[in-house]
Amino acid sequence: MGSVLHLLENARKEGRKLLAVLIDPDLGQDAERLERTVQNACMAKADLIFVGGSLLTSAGFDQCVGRVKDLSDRPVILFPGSPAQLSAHADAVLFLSLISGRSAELLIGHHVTAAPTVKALGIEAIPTGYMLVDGGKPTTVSYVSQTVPIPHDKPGIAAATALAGSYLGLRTVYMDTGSGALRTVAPAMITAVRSQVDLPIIVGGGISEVRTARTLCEAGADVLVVGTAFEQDPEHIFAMSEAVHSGHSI
Ligand code: 1GP
Repeated sequence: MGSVLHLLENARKEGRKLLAVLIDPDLGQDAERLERTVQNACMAKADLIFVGGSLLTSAGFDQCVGRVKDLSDRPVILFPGSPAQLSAHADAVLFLSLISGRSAELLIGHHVTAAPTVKALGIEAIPTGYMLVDGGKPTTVSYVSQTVPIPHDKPGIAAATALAGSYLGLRTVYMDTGSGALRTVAPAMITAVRSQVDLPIIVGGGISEVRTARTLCEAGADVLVVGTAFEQDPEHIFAMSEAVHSGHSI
């Protein structure tokens, strides 16, 4: 087993909650801000750094990942919006299958395109069931993927989807309302998924308040992913990291 998946599974077993700082690769255009965000993530002892986005609007993805890796002593994990978002500088890639959607391309097609490159680059692939959940407004990921998110108040659909994903052999579940969503995934939905699968549960989208972070961890999330709130204020990483890590005994 690869070391990043091992880290996720161990943390899950030990009840340690993890914080992932999501870096939009377009941030590579702003060297100073990128540096500050990564440095804060390391100083605040955030556990993971994710790099990726549904839509890149600038070139230089590989350089951005390389810069993040140079600046960071944390594992750097790709959260790719497309097979083009791969880089040898990363430690691992979330090998995402969009199991809430019914697009063959996003369930298996892009994976066929990406797999030989992942192997050639030698990065760890983490089989991840990605579930898009309605977060109160259309997000870039819902628009770009052209898929219908799981309704926010239907925990049973999310639980059945995650269970199917686990039967298919996926090793983590990522529930996301999308970047900048108005609402996070509902705690009741996380709890429903938790009751069905014993996989590490990653939750992202719209998380900005430390109190919300605690609630989502208490509901059963193992990894919280925060992007927009840290883009707006990189200093917020410290308070968020403390909130997530103070949940270890939950
Ligand atoms: C989006 O889960 C991530 O895919 C993070 O969302 O930018 O809203 O924190 P935010």
